[in-house]
Amino acid sequence: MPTKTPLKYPHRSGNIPAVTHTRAFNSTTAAPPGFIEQLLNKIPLPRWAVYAIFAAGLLLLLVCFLCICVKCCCKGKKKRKKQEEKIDLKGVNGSSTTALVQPDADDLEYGSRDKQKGRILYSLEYKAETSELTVGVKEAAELKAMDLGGTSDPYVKVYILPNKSKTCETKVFRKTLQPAFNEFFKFQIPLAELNESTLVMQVFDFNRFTKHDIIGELRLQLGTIDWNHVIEEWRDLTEASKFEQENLGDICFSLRYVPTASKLTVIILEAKNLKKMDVGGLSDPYVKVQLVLDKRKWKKKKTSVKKKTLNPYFNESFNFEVSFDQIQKVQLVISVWDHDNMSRNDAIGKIFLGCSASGNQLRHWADMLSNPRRPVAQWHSLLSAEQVDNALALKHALKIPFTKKPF
Ligand SMILES: [Ca+2]
Ligand SMILES: [Ca+2]
Repeated sequence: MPTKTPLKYPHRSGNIPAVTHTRAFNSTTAAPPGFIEQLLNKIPLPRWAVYAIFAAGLLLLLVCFLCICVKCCCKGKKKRKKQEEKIDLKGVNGSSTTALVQPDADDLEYGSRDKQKGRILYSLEYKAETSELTVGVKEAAELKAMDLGGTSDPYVKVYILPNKSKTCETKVFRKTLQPAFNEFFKFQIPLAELNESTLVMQVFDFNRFTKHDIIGELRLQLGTIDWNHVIEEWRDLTEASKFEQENLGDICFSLRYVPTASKLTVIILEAKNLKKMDVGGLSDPYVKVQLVLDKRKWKKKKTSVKKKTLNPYFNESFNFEVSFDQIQKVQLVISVWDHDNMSRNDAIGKIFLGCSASGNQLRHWADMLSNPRRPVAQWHSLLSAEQVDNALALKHALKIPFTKKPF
């Protein structure tokens, strides 16, 4: 009977403990030691060198593995951070997506050094039979960059002075200094009025979360234009005039004065196109009706708050006792405010009427006085609160420096 072990360990054939030991060894790792041994023998390098190479390889693998681990962890963290940012931005404005929000990081002031505002291509056509003026806002070029990225988000506002009964706006063009608007606006204006009117085209830079910046404007005296032809030309924009920089909205109210009863009745009817004051793009307007006498606040009343609207309808009536003597000196201040639950209410716009007023406001006041007992209603464009407060120069409100609010 042939045996297997004597071939391998011939010198220990009779030694039983040694055999049992060998068997135990063989049954578990019998093949590998032989195989590895053979492999190692085949390598033409000293044994220590082989071990060193093996150790170095192992170390290299370990380092690679660690690197991959660290990279994966970092990516995870960044992703989580981005997601948190996204959530935060959504919290600020539910309606806007991050794609829309992110470009606005460069809506910050760019501060161009040169005074070049850019040019605008417009067209004008007047049809006397229908009293219709068509204003074409066609293109703009070389506009001043207002944002950090060296671009602007231009749009154009068009209105006619002195009445400013209607303000039109083009669409906003994102990130360009040469927008092609190609929009046309129609204004109803009789020929007699046309000659005393001024057409204003103002180019603005749109910003999502801050006040829109005016880039420049063009004012055309319509009385100097030859209406026999359609006009189309390029003109340079100029620096915008200090006031009328933004459209704050319009308000309609009626005035009635009964001298025999010393009664002044103000009916706040409605407002339209009010400036957006809240993050959601709306306002919560209410109207304050004040009387100022001898540069002091005298009497004050206010309407209810209309929630989330830019075109509120009030139809609320207020009576004041004002003698015939006082009506000559009194000033009626109408201001529209945005109500806020969490912070101070903001003034949207203001106007004042009285014998010391001017333009449209003076006309309304004079109409009321010359038509006693009859209500006279009229629309008015709101002006900035600063502008009106300055004109009124109230005694108690003499703030030392006049500084324009940031927005
Ligand atoms: Ca902008
Ligand atoms: Ca509000």
